[in-house]
Amino acid sequence: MPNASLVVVDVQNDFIPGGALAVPQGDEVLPEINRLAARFDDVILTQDWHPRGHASFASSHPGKKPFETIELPYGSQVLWPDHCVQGTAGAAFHSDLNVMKAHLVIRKGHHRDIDSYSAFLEADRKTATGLAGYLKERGFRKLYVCGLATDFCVAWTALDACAAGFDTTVVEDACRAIDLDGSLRRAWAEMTAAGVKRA
Ligand code: VGL
Ligand code: ZN
Repeated sequence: MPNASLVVVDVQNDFIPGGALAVPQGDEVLPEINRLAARFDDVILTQDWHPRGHASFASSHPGKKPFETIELPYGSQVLWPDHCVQGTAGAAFHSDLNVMKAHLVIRKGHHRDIDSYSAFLEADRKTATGLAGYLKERGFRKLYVCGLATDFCVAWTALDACAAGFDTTVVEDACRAIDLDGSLRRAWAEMTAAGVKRA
């Protein structure tokens, strides 16, 4: 795939069965992604990378439980179990993920008070990660997105990629979803309406 970049979203131990925020069948993406990555010259990995006490953790809000929603200054935020804490085993890439080809690892969610599902723009919708600039400077116009979870980080990354002008395709077989209260159906509806392609 010349001039196309593969963005592999959050294939980290905490999102794999056994992890703190396990995505059902999340381990099934590993062989799919390794096979897919072999066809690309350029692979980018994203890594959810939260400080302890992060605003997206239910444990940071007394009386709140995981999967409840609260209002933060930038809008509503789903609360999660503590996950992908910087430097922990849960935040590491799964050992079966072939990371040899990755030229860039983009870490996100590292500001204590702002979550970031998207690899491009944080949840305040203002703070940029720098990924769009990197891709543009390197001349990539076409992106394929895969990983975990379809309805959160993959969808937000694909929507922002599209909005930034990239020709964007989500590779469905190489993704798995959390599916919280219909979030998967909503995510696909939003992606389709925005012009994200589905492969
Ligand atoms: C994700 C919830 C919280 C994801 C990250 O990678 O989809 N979901 N943090
Ligand atoms: Zn997170």
